[in-house]
Amino acid sequence: MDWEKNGCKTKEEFSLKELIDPMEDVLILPPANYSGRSHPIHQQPVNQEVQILEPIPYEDCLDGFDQVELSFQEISHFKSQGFIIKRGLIDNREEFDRLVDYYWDHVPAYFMDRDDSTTWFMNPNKKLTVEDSQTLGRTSSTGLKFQSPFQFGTEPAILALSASHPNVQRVLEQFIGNPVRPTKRVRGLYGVSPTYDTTSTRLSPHVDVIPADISAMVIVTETPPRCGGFCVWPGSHINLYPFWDTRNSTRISTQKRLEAFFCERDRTVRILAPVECVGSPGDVVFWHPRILHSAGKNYSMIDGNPCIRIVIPCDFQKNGRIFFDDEYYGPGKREQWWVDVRNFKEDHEVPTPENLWSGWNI
Ligand SMILES: O=C(O)CCC(=O)C(=O)O
Ligand SMILES: [Fe+2]
Repeated sequence: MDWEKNGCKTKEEFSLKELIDPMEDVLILPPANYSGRSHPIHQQPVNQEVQILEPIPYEDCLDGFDQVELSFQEISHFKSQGFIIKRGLIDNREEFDRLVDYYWDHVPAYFMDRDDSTTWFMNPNKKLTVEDSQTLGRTSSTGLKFQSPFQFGTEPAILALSASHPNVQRVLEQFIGNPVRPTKRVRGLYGVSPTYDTTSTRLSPHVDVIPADISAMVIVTETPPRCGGFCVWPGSHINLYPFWDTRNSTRISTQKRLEAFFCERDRTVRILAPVECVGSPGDVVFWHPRILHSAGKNYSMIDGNPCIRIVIPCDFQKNGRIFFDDEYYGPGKREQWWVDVRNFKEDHEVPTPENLWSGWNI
């Protein structure tokens, strides 16, 4: 379905009042059996007719990219583009190598063999057994993600090498101010397998349903261009921010706002090329939680140097608030338990272009 032909308004045509006035809109009732994937924003992927543009590998051009302190250029890039990359922020190659060994030590032999790259592809029939999926994590069309309630994503050594690392915490402090809520877990170890198919596989641009103030991807494996690097649509955080119920909410509760969100998302994908966050172990991508993003496509096999890409996704927020689990969409013990951040009572402001950075330290 083509939105424009079907009379879908662009964001500019929706007045802000229309978007935020619940009196003029129809409420969407949350589902009774939400499973972390049935949020209204996941029910309509990007229109098949929209051509997704080729990702452009990120090139460092900002002052301070190899420093712990944020430069003015980085702050202004983060505000306008929604992300920055800090190179070598976690300087511990040996531990990253050990982490890659740990990943492979837990891959079941029937699923992939580290020494045989012809076993690394995904296909729709390639699944974990029910038992393994309960203890290890899950598969998607892109790869194997290790995440579990009490192991993958909670290991003290993994937290020390990612979310809780002092340099990561120092960057967070500069962005959102103190106190940063101590991390209990990261989402897990997210793998992207190589693919042979350059035509039918598409990126999957989406926005996460998370109340984070800021998120990060810690790069674990060497990730040159075309090797599955995390992709972002630069600047999309600004346009996609106002559709949510409140600034950090996990809800878009009205039909009009949901439709406007889909329109804006598809318009963004149509006109903007994503940026691919290439990098090395210990580089960290900081990103605004409302940014449109996707796991990258891994063409390393076609290019003759097969690799599995691994990142550690982390979510952060300021502490000292009254936190709660959204009963329908989480994150919480029941829904999206792999996400560390929580909704909070103080989050009652309607998101507008004026309050995008209020409460931030930048
Ligand atoms: O693996 C990636 O690069 C992205 C993962 C992601 O977007 C997600 O899990 O929400
Ligand atoms: Fe995501």
